[in-house]
This record gives sequence, structure tokens and C-alpha cells, in this order.
Amino acid sequence: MGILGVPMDLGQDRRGVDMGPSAIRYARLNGTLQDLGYPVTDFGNVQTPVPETVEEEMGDNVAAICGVCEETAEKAARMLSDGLFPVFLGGDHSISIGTVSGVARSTASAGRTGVLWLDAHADFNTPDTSPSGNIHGMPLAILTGRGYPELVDIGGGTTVRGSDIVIVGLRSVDREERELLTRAGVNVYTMKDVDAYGVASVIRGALKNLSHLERIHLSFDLDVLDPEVAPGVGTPVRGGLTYREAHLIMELINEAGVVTSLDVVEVNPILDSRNGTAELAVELIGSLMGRQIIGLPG
Ligand SMILES: [Mn+2]
Repeated sequence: MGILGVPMDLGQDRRGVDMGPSAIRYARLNGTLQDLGYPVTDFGNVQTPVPETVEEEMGDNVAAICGVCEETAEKAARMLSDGLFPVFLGGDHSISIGTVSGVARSTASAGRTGVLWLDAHADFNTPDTSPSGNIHGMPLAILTGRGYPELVDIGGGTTVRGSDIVIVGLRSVDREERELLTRAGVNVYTMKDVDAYGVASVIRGALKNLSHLERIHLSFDLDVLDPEVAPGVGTPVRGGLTYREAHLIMELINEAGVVTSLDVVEVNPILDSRNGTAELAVELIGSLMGRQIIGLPG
């Protein structure tokens, strides 16, 4: 596996997610993966400007995010073509403009890449629809070709089809964003679906929606969990996944054996309690990578 940190907090207003990669590493990510039998190469962090210097160095946040995501996309494509399973550590969710563009480009000749987006939010706003203007609320729209052209063009302009995307855990969506989502044909499972049909049935449905694809990128925003179990996130929304529902999602995805790359984003140590959210993230990555309650992995 290859680990790459992207300590970017330029996609939103709350400081702290730039410390996410450190917090997740400190929670023994590498050791946990090695204990499961995986060789691990840590490629360190993509160099990321801090908000205090962005204006003088790059002009604005869009230009700064563009630079970071372009480099992330290049590294992501290289990790996949070197045969590694890439694990990207955010950072806010705008890093996924780079990670997904990179892995999708890398496989351009070998079929399409689908995206499984675990998130309380749809992240499908455009500059025209976004109430806040924050770019971490736009990455999925950008990945489908909507929004700032310089961000859409990252990774050689590789885009993902709306119908190749599934969002699970949604419970906060803006009005115009909802219309865009529907028009784009994105598959959505809200928390209402999780409550009504159970998380196992939802995940089976989500994986079925993506079963025609060559590769699946899992983009895991910690705010999909309920804030009571994952308080260290920038934009918490009540009514999220429980501890066991989140583990079951990871366990079922592991059984399916279809995910080929992973983001872990929006961990905010400043808002966290004793690094508990980063520790939970590492536990869940362990389940995704095959840790079992009984029996050995593989
Ligand atoms: Mn998100």
C-alpha cells in the first residue's frame, strides 16, 4: 500500500484539517496495515500552502487548491501504475479533486473508475449554487465536469460519470444542489435509506450500482459518522452512522474486494477529543483492509 498525506485546509473556513494526516499517522495507521500483513510505503505529504500565505503566493484559494490537487493527481496516478493501493489522508474533501482525477486518469485505458462517497453531504455544489462558496462542498460536482474550469481540468480533464458515483449516508443537501444531483444521475442512499432498509442492504445496493466498473475509489469523509462517535470533523451533522454501522460498511466492502483506492478526509484534531476521531478512522481502515473479529485476514 502507498500512503500519501494532503494536509490542505483551503477548501473551507475552519482551521485544523491540515493536521489530519499527522493525527491519522499518530493513531498507528502504518502499523495497523503492517499488522494485517501489507507492506506499507509512506510517501509523506504533498506540499501545501497555508491560508496565511495563499494570497501573496498564489492569488486565491482556487489557484492554491489547483496546484495541490494537480500534484496529488500526478502522484496518485503513479502509485496506481506502480501496483500500489493508494491511501490518501486529508485534509478537507477538496483533496479528492486530485485523488480521484489521478486514479481515474491512471486507468483511462483500462476501463472506468467509479466512486463510492461516504459523506453526510453531497459535495455537489457549484460556484453558482453554493451558499458558502467553500470548495470542499464542490469536489463531486467538479469531478463530473461542473464548476471552476481550472479544477475540472486537473488530471488532464478526466471526469467521472454521474451514474458511476454512489453517495451513502447523505443527510444534508442544499436545494439547488439536490436538483443538480438528480440531473447528473448520481446514485444516492440517504440516512433514511439506512434506517429503513439497514446498512447491509444499502451497501449491497451501492456496490451493485458500481459493479460494471473496472475500479472503485472509496472516498471516506469522517462526517458520515454521527458526531457523537466522530466529533473531530469540521461540518458535523446529527443523525449519522453508528460505530457498528460504519464497521459493517467497511467489512462488507472488504468482502466484496472491489475497492482499489481510498481517501480518508475531514479529520480535524482541533475539534476532536484526545485524537478519538483519527483513531476511529484507523480502526475503520483496518476493517476495510480485512481485519476480522474471528479468523485471520486473507
Ligand atoms: Mn465531504
